This record gives sequence, structure tokens and C-alpha cells, in this order.
Amino acid sequence: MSQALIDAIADMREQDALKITDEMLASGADPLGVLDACREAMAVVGRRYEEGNYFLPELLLAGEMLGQISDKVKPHLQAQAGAPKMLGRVVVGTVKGDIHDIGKNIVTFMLDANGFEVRDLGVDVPPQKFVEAIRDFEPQVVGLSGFLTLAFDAMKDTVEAIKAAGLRDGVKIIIGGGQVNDKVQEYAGADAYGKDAMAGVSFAKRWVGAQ
Ligand code: B12
Repeated sequence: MSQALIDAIADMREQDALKITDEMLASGADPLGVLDACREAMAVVGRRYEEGNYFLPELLLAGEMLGQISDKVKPHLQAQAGAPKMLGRVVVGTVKGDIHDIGKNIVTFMLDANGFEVRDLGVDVPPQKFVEAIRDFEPQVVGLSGFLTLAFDAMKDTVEAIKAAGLRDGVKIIIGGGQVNDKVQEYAGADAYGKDAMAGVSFAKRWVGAQ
């Protein structure tokens, strides 16, 4: 059934995509499997956009569908994670110049469901706003999200601003998002790169001594 979901999202059949999601969840499919199907579908959408077959409206509709599907998946993930205890604090945001937030929202949700207190700063977040949030919220972990190539420089600038504020030694910084990889981690001066939300949860747990 997950191929049917991938096709429905990729072909912009919104009602079908939502119906298939409901059916998958009702029949006990792994909620993470539903999110995996969404990721595959988004890769197809991205490819069609690159090839000139899709344009901004399709990207927007795809983003909207994914938002609705994540809302359906969330309660199931929460049930799976069980009653969380407070393991630590994490500040999360999409870096300056970038407004993609679907991946970040999944990361925020998964951290929350796994026992972290999360402060989500939203999208297009300037470095100074991360600095202020670290001072105020005192997180052990900072998560930077970005889907554009230009986000790499914004990530680097954010890490540097945290360093300049004298706060770098007190936090672990993890980056993630579509085009991000370990080379970008090195470039930005972050401590880790998380390929998906669960990788982010694993690093955060390790850093607070919960794993
Ligand atoms: C949906 C979408 C949009 C939507 C975003 C809606 C929203 N609310 O987020 C809209 C239409 C707004 C949009 C706009 C644009 N987009 Co766009 N978009 C996409 C698309 C199709 C999907 C991205 C997505 O949400 N994927 C779904 C999530 C779930 O993906 P995921 O990677 O699996 O997420 C996981 C990991 O990344 C990880 N993760 C994410 N963040 C973090 C953070 C941490 C700390 C950790 C640990 C992990 C982590 O965990 C997530 C969950 O498991 C991609 C194509 C693609 N294939 O990615 C293009 C894409 C990212 N967009 C692109 C572009 C060019 C744009 C625009 C510039 C277009 C334009 N001409 O205006 C604008 C940018 C505006 C801006 N300033 O940001 C390009 C970027 C190219 C580049 N190299 O920079 C892409 C790759 C499309 C393409 N192939 O050209 N976009």
C-alpha cells in the first residue's frame, strides 16, 4: 500500500493520499513507514520539479499534503513512544534564508515524543535568535535544519555566532535536511549530521547520557 501512497502524493492526488494514509494507519501499518513513503514521494516531486515538469504550486501542494499526513501520523507515533520522561532540552529551527519546515517539524515532534523538551524557533531563523534561545532556554542540544544549498552558509554562520557568544562548549549541535551530509557538517563546524528524525533522537539521547 505504501507504493500507492507514494504515487498518490507524487501525482498530486490529495484526497487519495489522505484516504490511503487513513487506511494504512487503520490497518496497523508502522507510522514511520508512512513517513518513509512520504519521503520517497517528495524525492519524486523534487525530481519532477528539477526536470521542469512540476512548478512551485506542485511543491506547495506536496508540502501541504505532507503536513496533513504528518498530523494524521503523529498520534500513532506518540502512542508508540509511550509516556516520555524529560531527558533534556533541545532548540530547533530552520536556518536563515530557508523556509522549509516539514522535515524540521517531524524532528521536533520525534524529539518531543521521545522525552525531550523542545523549543522550536520556526523558519528563516537568524543566528542571533539561536544565540538568544540558548541563553534563555539552556538546551544541551541545538538542531539546525535546512533544505537549500544556501542553508549551508547559514548553518556555518549560526555555529560561528554561537561560538562568538561563548556558548559553543555548552551545547552539541546537530544539522539535518534534504541536501545536508557529513561534508556539510564539517563545513559548518557542527558535531553531527542526522539523516532523519530518528538519527536526531539517537544523537540527542547519547549526548544527554540517556543511551
Ligand atoms: C515541499 C518543498 C517546498 C515547499 C516547502 C513547504 C514547507 N512548509 O516546508 C515550498 C513550496 C514552500 C518550497 C519552496 C522552495 N523550494 Co522547495 N522543496 C520542497 C520539496 C519538494 C520537499 C522538501 C520536504 O519537505 N521533504 C520532506 C521531508 C520529510 O524530507 P526529509 O529530507 O526526509 O526530512 C528528514 C531529514 O531531512 C531530517 N531533517 C530535516 N531537518 C533536520 C534537522 C535536524 C537537526 C535533524 C537531525 C534532521 C533533520 O529529518 C527529516 C524527517 O525524518 C524539496 C524536494 C526534495 N526532494 O526534498 C524541494 C527543494 C528542497 N526546494 C527547492 C527550492 C529551489 C525551493 C525554492 C527556492 C523554490 C523557488 N524557486 O522559490 C523555494 C525556497 C524558499 C526558501 N527561501 O526556503 C530545491 C532546493 C535546491 C537547492 N539545492 O537548494 C529542492 C531540493 C527542489 C529541487 N529539486 O530543486 N519547497
